[in-house]
Amino acid sequence: MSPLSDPSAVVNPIAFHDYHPAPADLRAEVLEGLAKPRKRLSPKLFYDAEGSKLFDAICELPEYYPTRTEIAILRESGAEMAKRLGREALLVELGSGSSLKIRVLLEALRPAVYMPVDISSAHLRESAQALAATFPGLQVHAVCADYSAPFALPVEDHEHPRAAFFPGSSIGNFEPVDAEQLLRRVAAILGPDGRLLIGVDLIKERERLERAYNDAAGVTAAFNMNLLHRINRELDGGFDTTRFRHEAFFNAEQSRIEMHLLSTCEQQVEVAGARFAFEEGETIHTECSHKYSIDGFHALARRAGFEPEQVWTDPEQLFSVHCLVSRS
Ligand code: AVJ
Repeated sequence: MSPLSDPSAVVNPIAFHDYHPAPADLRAEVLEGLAKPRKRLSPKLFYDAEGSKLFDAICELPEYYPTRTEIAILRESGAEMAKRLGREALLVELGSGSSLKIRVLLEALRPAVYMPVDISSAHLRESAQALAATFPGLQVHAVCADYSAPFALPVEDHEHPRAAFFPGSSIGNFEPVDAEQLLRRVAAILGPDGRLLIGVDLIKERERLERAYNDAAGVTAAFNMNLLHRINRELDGGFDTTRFRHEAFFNAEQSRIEMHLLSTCEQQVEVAGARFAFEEGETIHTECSHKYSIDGFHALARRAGFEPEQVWTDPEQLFSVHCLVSRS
């Protein structure tokens, strides 16, 4: 039978639900962040076209273990995870995956409905369409929304067990109290007995952690520095990028990798008509990537209204994937 005459091979059109998330106001965010006594910029600002490319390159680096380790865990234990999440599930993905991870999970889980939630409309539409084409028969509801703010699912659906997928240790970008609040909202979306499958990077030796954010090829440095290039491009900024350098270190007390852009001299920089002074050695804090122990993450999950059900790791215990059950 040719693909066209095989009804099971027909690609469903995707449904697109646009909640019109407020577009990031780069100018306002940058002016506000640089005016703080301790200058800081949100890691969300990394991901322009160039930054997204650099992030993809980071995921391929030998030193950056999280991506390949999480994929290996999904491959190894996908069948067990699928059992936990249930048959014919409605699967919500926080941040939409053009990546291998969601494909590995869809392969194992075969949900009835796939609902990617992403703030970037173009990226969401493209990746949702690509997945609909690879998984004929899968109902795809793409939701353009900011998942870090409250939102409701666009469909009244109570016939399928609900599950959510939040890979990549993206939860690590949030301060623990904000991470807790986000998980609480996910629990509310899932309702009682919903499952959350979430990837979390684990605490490990400082050397291993710091190497992952200070790669030999300098890709992470370029990713961090791209924020200054972006401000120069989009806000008519005057950053001399030869006078800043990438800095990343493990803050053990707060259990997080911190990324900064460090001013190598005393200088003044103009951005969008405003002037900012830097001391020599002063930094702009650009990212926190929190690392958890399994017990520490379980405690956070419980505070957010989940009960830990199962956890999978790799043989070196570098990374963890948790299945949590919502109580609310
Ligand atoms: C996408 C937030 C999970 O924290 O490891 C990688 C981003 N920053 N290298 C991480 C990142 C520098 C990444 N997350």
